[in-house]
Amino acid sequence: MGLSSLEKIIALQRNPANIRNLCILAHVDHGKTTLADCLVASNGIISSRLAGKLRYLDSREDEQIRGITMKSSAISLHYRNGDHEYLLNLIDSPGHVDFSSEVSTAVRLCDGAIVIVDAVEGVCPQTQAVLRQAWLENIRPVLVINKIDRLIMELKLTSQEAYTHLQKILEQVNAVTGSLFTSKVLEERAEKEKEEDKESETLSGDQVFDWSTGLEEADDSQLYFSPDQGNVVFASAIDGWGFSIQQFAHIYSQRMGIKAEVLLKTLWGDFYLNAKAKKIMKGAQAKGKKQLFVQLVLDNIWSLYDAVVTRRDKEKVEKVVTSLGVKVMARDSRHSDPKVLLSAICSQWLPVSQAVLSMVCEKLPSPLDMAAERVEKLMTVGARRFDSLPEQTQELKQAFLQCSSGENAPVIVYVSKMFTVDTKALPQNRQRPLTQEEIAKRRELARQRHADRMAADQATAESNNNLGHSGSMSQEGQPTGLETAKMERLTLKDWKPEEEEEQTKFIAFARVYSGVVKKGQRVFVLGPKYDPAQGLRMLPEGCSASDCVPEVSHLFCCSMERLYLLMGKELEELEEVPAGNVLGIGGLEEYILKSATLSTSPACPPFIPLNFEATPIVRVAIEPKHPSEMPKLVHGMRLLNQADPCAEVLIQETGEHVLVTAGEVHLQRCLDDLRERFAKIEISVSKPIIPFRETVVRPPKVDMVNEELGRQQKVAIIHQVKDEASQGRSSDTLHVDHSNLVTITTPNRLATVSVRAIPLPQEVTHLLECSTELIRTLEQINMHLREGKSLDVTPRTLEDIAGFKAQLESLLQGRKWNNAVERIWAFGPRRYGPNILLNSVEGYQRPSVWQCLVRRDKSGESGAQATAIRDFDNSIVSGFQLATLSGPMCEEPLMGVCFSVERWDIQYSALPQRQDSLEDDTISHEALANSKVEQSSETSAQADGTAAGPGQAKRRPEAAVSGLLIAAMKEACRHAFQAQPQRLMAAMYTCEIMATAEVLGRVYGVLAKREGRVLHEDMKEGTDMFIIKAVLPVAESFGFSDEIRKRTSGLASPQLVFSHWEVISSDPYWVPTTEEEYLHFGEKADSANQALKYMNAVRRRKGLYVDEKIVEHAEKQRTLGKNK
Ligand SMILES: Nc1nc2c(ncn2[C@@H]2O[C@H](COP(=O)(O)OP(=O)(O)OP(=O)(O)O)[C@@H](O)[C@H]2O)c(=O)[nH]1
Ligand SMILES: [Mg+2]
Repeated sequence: MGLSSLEKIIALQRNPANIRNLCILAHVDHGKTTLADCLVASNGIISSRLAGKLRYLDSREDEQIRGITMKSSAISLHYRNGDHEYLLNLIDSPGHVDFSSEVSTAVRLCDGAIVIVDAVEGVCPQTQAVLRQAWLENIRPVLVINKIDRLIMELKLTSQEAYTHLQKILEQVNAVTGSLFTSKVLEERAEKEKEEDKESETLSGDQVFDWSTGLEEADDSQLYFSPDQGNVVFASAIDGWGFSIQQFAHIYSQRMGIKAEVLLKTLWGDFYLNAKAKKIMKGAQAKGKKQLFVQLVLDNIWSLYDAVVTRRDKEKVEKVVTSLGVKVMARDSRHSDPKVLLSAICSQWLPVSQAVLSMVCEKLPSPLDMAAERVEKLMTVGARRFDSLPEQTQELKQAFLQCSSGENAPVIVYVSKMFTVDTKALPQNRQRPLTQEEIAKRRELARQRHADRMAADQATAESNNNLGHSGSMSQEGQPTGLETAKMERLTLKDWKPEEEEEQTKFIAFARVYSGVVKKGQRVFVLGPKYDPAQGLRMLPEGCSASDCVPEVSHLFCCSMERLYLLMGKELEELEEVPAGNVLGIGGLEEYILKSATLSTSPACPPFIPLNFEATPIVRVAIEPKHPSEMPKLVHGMRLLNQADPCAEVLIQETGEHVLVTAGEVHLQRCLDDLRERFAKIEISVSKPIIPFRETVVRPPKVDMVNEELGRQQKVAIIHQVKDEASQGRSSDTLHVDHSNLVTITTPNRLATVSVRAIPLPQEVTHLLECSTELIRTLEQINMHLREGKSLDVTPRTLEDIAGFKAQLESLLQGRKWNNAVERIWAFGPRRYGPNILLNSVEGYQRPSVWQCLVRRDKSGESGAQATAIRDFDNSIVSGFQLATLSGPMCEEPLMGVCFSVERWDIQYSALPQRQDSLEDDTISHEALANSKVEQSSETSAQADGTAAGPGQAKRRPEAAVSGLLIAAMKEACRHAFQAQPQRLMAAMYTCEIMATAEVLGRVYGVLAKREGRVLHEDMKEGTDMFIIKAVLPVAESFGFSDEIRKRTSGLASPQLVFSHWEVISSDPYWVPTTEEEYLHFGEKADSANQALKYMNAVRRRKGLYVDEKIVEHAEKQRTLGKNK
């Protein structure tokens, strides 16, 4: 990068009003990197001839080979728009779903986004996803409709048809933003109503119901993309042209003498030019006239393509060239590929960089325009409220809004990801071309040395004279000998970078929100769980990161050793970076794992975590080829974990090193990275580990050959399973009754629990799964309440919880679920999973999980209710958590199962510390609960037995009991589970495949082979493409994209996104029992039982017992059916 442009950028960094931080977002392959190339070329960083071919920001080798972007990377550009100079920090992001986490890291640092849509493909799934992401981060989008050349060359549309097509695309995009907006307005309205309700309760005036939804009043005109608003550009990045209608309005207002404002309003829309009256009229379509846009804009482009590419009409081209006033070089016009000539003309006539950059400067907000709403959202983590944050923290909001670079402004920086660069690529290690001055210095140095050797005294005098023209050195006035030594050291260092050092370095991808970041400055690193209130309490007033700081959890100090300007794969070193800029920070790898907030003020809260769209689901186990290289692998995996926003690295209980990635392409990239950059060893990778879930279903009504089971048979089947379940276990502690209630007594016979497993309705499971975050919050609140602390919860969260409860209530209807929601004891596994523990113990009233709602309604009363927690309540919950974490089928987590505890007795008399206090053998729950109400003092002593007990010795037996009870509860759950018909659940992907009619059949073939199910199939309007939406089990998905691509000669390429869990209908334990079934399936029933295959594969992988005979019926080959 030239020195002058670096200086220019540094100067521009100081003026936040003219900075634009923006990212490019789109579906995969819609042309983001190609467009970025055009913008980069406008700064002279790459040649404009190579723009679109080089894909400069795809700097990794595999990105170039595969032709897709895999990481987001930033580049700083300058642009002159009229009298103003702008600095644009541009981030190119990947479009492939597997890398959608990279999009999140880019979006967080920006204020605006260029959303690109392919003119042929239109709005695709990832387009919707990125629009949603932009919306969630409150950043403003502008639209580029790219690849318009495909409408001309591929689809061969006329200009009129193209206009209709473009209109449709615009409608589609606006429909997506519209739905985002509507849902927000409706939410806000609901909130407002709640507040009004509260007020009206006190006022109680006339009740007038307001029917309006609030949508009418809300102003959404800013929101939509419309060419006359100036936020849409039509482009063909590959041919280097693009325009907004402003440009054409400007051109034609001069040429036709119509006011530019009038043209601006009418160029897009149903208007036409009445040539006779010299007027612009409405209603072009009705009158069969050409719209202005078609006549004045598209027709020109169409005829240019026609002349240059289709007909290659030299004369006409020359005419056009002169009329447009562009210059074409002879070698371009002689080139055998007409596209070269075309882009030479177009890129001068309608340069795409000009159109896009001026739109960006005018329509996207600067860092100064950050909305207060966005700041509050960034600063409030979890269920807290902005106004519940400490006062000093709230004051920081002002710093965000001012985006001030003053000396006193607190420094606030957000790091959204850590990325690696080669140590060699760092500016401090890079060999620069020498500047004239440096060459002069070197020459001087050589001459000096020579002179030194000749004669020391004379040489000094001589060199002093010579130094006269390199001003800087003589001014310093240092003794030359010293200077020489210094220079020598410098040059030596330049030539020999230390080889011992690691070859990759981590750089933090960050943005400054306030203050000036200086090289070497010390700041606080605030972990995601840092609480500013606690920090402020513990740290001395006015303490800064350079002081010796007392230990506060989730708070560290570090210094920002190097600051970089990000220029694609190149970096330039900077001394300081003012607020509002995107930058790279070196030297933080020890303090930051993936993302973090940095600040000089301990009052700063950590920013809300990035929201990732994709769930990591593909997992593989990795081991080194040579076992001795294990430490290298461990080190490499640690680096990989840090360098990728979404990959997870875990060590399983079995000691396996597991890598979890978002999809196949992502997996491939992670493995390549591991091999070539991070571990640098050969590794062997297991087959993908496919996750399953275990569940129970209602007893079947029909048998395998689809015949109705009689009542008798149904019972028989269940009994069979039950018998198997209880076989081989001592039946004196385990008892299964005919209604599938499992009762277990602990080995010391002190406690008994009875548990029944019930399948949850599908909708409930789905709801639980969607609400994990909420359940986690609920659990947190309950924990605080249990400890007697209070947590400031937003009314919004409480409302969400109440809504969740109401939904559960409406879904759990019927006699079986009578009052079930109130009786929920816990969720599991990990306390927030999709399984429920139900308290059906007679007479045991424990505090409900919904107690935070009760508190709000009857503030303070709840404590007085007869709801006390019994001893060992926690053991039951723990047992349930363990049981749901790994099920009996193949030790995979459970899903959609409700465990109802129906009896739970503890023989308190046998517990050592109670021997003297109570006579009865067994305390039933009623007795216990009642006694607690009546004689509260006595029972409280019992309840907290250990604490009130006189000695340590008494604690031990209790611990033993609780351990046994956990084990018993776990076993009870497992047996109860096995007493029901069990099923496996498979993870499912959804995929949307775009394919032409010719290859449709093959796509269906591949889908069917892999047990995929087509949900629907649509024809894309205006094209001959079909869009197929299908679901596909994850287990069958490996190699799916490749196979589809191969079978369709690259015409269709699907993107797989994890969608849901689905029950596999076949029963893995099924064996034929009736005559018909024997006939149908044979004795062994070994025709494909998919569920059994999956289950056995998992069991084998985990080293569990697999019930399989290698040879069965070995006598001779038989033909079934015939040979009976
Ligand atoms: N016909 C045509 N092709 C284009 C245009 N722009 C880009 N392409 C082609 O589209 C393909 C994808 O372009 P990229 O720029 O890599 O797409 P991308 O959006 O960066 O893709 P990802 O980063 O992988 O999501 C390349 O083969 C480009 O040559 C265009 O305006 N017209
Ligand atoms: Mg790209």
